Amino acid sequence: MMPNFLSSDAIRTLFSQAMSTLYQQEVPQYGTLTQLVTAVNERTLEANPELKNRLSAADELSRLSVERHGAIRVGKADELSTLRQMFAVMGMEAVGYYDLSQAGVPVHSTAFRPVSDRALRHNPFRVFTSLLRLELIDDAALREKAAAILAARDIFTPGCRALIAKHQQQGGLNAADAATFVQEALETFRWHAHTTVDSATYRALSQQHRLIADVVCFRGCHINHLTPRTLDIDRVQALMPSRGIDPKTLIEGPPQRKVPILLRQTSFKALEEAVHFNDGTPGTHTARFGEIEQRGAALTPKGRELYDRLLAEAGTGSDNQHHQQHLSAVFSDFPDDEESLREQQLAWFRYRLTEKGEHLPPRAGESVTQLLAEERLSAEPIVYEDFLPVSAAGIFQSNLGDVAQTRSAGNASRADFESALGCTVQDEMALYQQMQQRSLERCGVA
Ligand code: OOG
Ligand code: NI
Repeated sequence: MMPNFLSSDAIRTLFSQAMSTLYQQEVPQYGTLTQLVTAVNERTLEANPELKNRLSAADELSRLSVERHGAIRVGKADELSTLRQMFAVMGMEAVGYYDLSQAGVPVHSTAFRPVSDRALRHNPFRVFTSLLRLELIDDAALREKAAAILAARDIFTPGCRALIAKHQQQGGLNAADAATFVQEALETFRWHAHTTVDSATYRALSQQHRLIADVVCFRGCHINHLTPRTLDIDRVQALMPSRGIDPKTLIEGPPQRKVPILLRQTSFKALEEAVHFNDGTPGTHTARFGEIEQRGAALTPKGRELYDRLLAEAGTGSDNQHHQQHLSAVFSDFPDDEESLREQQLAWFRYRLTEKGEHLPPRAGESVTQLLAEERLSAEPIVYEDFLPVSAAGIFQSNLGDVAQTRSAGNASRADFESALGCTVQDEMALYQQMQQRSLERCGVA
């Protein structure tokens, strides 16, 4: 008998909705930002019927309103590997390795996200997940103290652990178990205003790096932001102050283009929140913020190389308007029409048969270029589902205050990360390539 399991897509949607509700209660500015994004998206679609048609044809319109990512930070291997198992219940797998130590942030990260076309269409909810690298604390006594504090905590409820195990044994969860699982999982990401440490310990860890205090001093790994997807990031950034939101200075990522690529992001600065240390003294902690993102085409390794080169060439700025103008000038070397992006193999594409193509299906020997020219095949860029390390470092910095805290000792340590995670991370480029390839096969073009 087939048990009546809820799909992992449905559980992911329940979870992302529950997270969004929780975070709106905890950080009301996130709710305000979400409303602003929704309003701007609606206006953008109204003003641009062509964009609306394109998104609708690509099956992207339905996912727009549910689309968001979150971010969390954990302190030890067991936490990361249990998260992997928790996210597996929701059909989310570890994709990509991000080394942020080069940018002065003592963590390395992955993104838990759905990987199949179908699951991404349903709900692409992703969680950028960072593991603290305690080995980058240079004070040995403090490093050991942090490790001991982390060793003593369990950020998962017994109920959550039990339902993860049940899912693994049965291969799924029924609706009632899934609902309980979502509630139990939520506990891990809730904010706790009471720290697990005294004020002196907090201060010592914070002086090493504010992120270290953020990861080590609390009972859970509070969600530190949730990010809705906007269709016009420049407009939302410009409107934020009118809603009482103080945005970070620069929009991270590529400039505005006719064909958006990768990911553009901006955030509001983290809030200073009241906390109570366990010695009874009051204090404040700054970690939680809000972010928005605009997603564009996933780039091939060749396209990504070009992006990285131009981004490095452009450098950073202290004024967004100038920075964006400068970026646009530098990025004039990056082709900005779909045809060139496809012909020069800079971006990944998803192919479909047009109505004409359904009637006159591809025959052996006919090339993609020919089929496109005859309008029997159409191609649309595949959306980038991942993150960008330079942008992520900028987002981290925006909630670490204005004092740059550099820590350049780190080297990428993917093997350590994967051993903590309990599996290897998937290669995002291979996933995009498979998507493109499968779409061609579905069209009967091998
Ligand atoms: C994660 C920062 C990175 C993004 O969207 O690039 C990030 C964090 O602050 O924990 O969320
Ligand atoms: Ni983010």
